Amino acid sequence: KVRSMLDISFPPKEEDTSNGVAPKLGVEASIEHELKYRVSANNTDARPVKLYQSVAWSVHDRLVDAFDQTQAYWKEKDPKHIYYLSAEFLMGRTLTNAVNNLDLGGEYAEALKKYGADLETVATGELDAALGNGGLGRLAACFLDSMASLDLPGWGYGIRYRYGMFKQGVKDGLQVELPDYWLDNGNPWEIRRPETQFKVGFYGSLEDGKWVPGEEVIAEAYDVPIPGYKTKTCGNLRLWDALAPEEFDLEAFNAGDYSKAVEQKRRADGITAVLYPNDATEEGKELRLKQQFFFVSASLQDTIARYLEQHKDLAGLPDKACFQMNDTHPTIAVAELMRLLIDEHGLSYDDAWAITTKCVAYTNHTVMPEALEKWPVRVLAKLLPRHMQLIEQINSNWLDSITGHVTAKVEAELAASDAEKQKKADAAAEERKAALVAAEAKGEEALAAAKKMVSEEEAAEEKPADKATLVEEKLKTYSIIQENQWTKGEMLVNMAYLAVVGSFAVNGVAAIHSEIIKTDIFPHFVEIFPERFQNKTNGVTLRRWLAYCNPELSALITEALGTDEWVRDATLLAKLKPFAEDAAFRARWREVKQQKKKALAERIREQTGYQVSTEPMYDIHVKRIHEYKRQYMNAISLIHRYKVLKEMTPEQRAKAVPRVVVFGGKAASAYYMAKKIVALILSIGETVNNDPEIGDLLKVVFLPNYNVSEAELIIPAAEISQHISTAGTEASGTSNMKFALNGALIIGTLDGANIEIGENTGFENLFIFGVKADEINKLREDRKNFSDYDPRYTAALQMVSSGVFGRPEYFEDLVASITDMNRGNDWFLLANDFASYMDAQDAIDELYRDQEEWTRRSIIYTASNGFFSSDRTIDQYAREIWNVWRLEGSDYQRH
Ligand code: 7GP
Repeated sequence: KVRSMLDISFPPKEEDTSNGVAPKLGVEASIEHELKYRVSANNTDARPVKLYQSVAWSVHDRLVDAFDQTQAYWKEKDPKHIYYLSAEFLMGRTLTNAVNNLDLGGEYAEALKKYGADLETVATGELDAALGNGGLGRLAACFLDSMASLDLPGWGYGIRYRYGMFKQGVKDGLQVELPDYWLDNGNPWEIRRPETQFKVGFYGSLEDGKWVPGEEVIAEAYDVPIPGYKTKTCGNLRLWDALAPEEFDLEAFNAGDYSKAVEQKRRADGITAVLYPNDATEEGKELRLKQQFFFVSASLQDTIARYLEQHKDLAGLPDKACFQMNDTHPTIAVAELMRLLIDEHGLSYDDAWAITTKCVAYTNHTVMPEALEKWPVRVLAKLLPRHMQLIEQINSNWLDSITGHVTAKVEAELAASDAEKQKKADAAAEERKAALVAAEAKGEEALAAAKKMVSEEEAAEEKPADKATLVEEKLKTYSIIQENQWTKGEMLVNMAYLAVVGSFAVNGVAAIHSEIIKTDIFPHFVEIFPERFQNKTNGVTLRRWLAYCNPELSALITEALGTDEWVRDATLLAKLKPFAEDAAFRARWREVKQQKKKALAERIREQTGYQVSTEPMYDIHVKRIHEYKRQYMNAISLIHRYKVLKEMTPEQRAKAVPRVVVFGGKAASAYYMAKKIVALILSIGETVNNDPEIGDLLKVVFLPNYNVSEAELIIPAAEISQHISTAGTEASGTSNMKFALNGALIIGTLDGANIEIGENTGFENLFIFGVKADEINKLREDRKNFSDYDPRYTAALQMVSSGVFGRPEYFEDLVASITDMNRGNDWFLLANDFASYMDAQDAIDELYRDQEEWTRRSIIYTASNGFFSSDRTIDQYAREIWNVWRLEGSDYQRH
């Protein structure tokens, strides 16, 4: 049923709650109104950005209507809410998503005709909201879309960074970072809430057990409405900005305080100034902890304040609120909720703990050791003295609670080893006795020497272990506060441990990852709370990642299925399977792919100047640049491909399968090796793309500034996509799901969600290669000499070192990182996987020659991967962790 937002009305509200003039106007009139009054451009001056702005403001007013009514309805019904706490929300653009989720696509398209414009073009006037780094931030954005689309009462809570993810440029063959001025043209998608402010303190001291902060800032709310797909529900993403208190205390503002007030403002501004551009690495900067505490404290205060408007007793909080911590970044929530309950609301420690551990849940997104946050006690104690004290108390209670368990464990181990040891000791004593007897026979001197040896041996003999010491040692491995293994004496708070102890549920993001966190990261916690650990395989919203970014393919799917219900219920995609066998359908499927390839080729020309044909296979590798993600291995394989093409006769070349290989992704500004990997790809492209002998047979493109909007253009054009991390390192991956849904085949390792994609699609339809996760440790120990590896690999690296791609000195340490035992030692095992990777690449070329079979598989991919809708993921979170239920219209349904 098509519902217009104009006739939204939730019972029992009958009156018109629209708060602006626009909803009362039709779409066309409202655009005109905005253009004239808000944007101040007359019709003839409707340049693209201004047209975008007025369209956006027109949509904004409709969103606000839906938003106000949903929020009022939720308040009235008072269902349990999920609060998704995340330092990152990688939203991308909003216009297309909002218009289509509100089901107003047709009306806006029609209205825009007057300006000779279409929605697609107008939408490009919007700058991406890039308040996230990569997978973790984008997942949070998909989750918001699904929560609203499933009518689940839920909000996101985060930080309104004034500068999001840096803009990536390329200069002289290197990545350069430029600031992201995303708010410069105004932001029609947020609503500032000066009436919603909370104080957040830092530093200071404890006086009589009470925290007296040394610095205070004001957190001010901005609400970003999140429209669900064709539903009345409009959720909320509440982002906090930091203000200096003096800004709101102008009366106390005398001349003498002026510079102090300015200084305070500068410091407050600093908190929300910029997103840390690190993906899966930790910086440990105090400002980062400040950001974390800032948004967590404001969010918890806000939730409690709203709860107390309707309830007296905080004991009921767990029935009304669940806080999902997106990785460890918001983990200070465990301590802050305790502090608020105890210090601000007068609860006892035990009551506060009972509430906290029923409200908080934690999702882990990475097993990379460098990403697991550990804050020095020194830093925490200085910035948040009361929280450090609470963490100490939490830790000591925790250790007390498991001492019995640990003691029993030690006793069992001792009992087992004691019997063994006694046997050994008896044998040794026997031997010594015999030695003495033999020595005695040899005379005084020999006897003296033997006695000396015996007493030395006895002294060296293992003493029976002291149980208490063993228990103490073992307890340390469970401790939230641990000694830094590199800097002796420095104590660290392990935030992941705090998260596990403080949460009622802990989950990984793909089946294999959820197993690895149990066996490798938290095995001792699994002993204590096996039931706490869960899996929630990631998903992506099919609205943004199929329906809206690929309207051509979507139209074809809708035509085949006879309905567009698949956008809401992704399991319906399975009905597409028989169409894979239909040659006419395959031809149309190919036509769409061709159209999307053309659009990407155009973008490549605009951004890089390279002219690429639309005939070759489009092979895409886009994601953050990381050693573990192994873009480097792909680069090496391309050097080999180039070499082979160069050595071919013209007849052989005529039979080769041409490829356009597109890389995209940002390297963290301080990640030395990642930046060199970008440079290497650029250099390979420079050489290969300008080699007249190669022509269209191979193009290697690095498309700068990969972000959500670029992804929406790139993914639909892909024929093969690469997900080739070292097994056991990629928690899930989510672009693999987007590519699969858009009919791109996958080359990948048995890692993250690739495994489940393989299970759904049929492994025979993927190009799987490489070693398995459980072989990694052994292989790392057994690394061979560089010269023993695949000759294609060593020859390709030789070409880098000898300067075929220029700058051999610059690439020296990049090469060393995978060839030198003492300088990286190929930690991510490129050499081990190279040969099987090349075999998989050969299989890809072979299959591409058979376009019918290739297209058949492409359709199978789309048909098989409805499971990876974030609607499914969120439904599982809602039922299995959050205990939050859908509330749609007047119907409060448990589903
Ligand atoms: C990412 C994982 O690397 C990726 O495999 C997963 O799909 C995604 O989270 C969503 O679950 N992790 C991060 O982005 C990350 O760890 C810093 O960021 C903590």
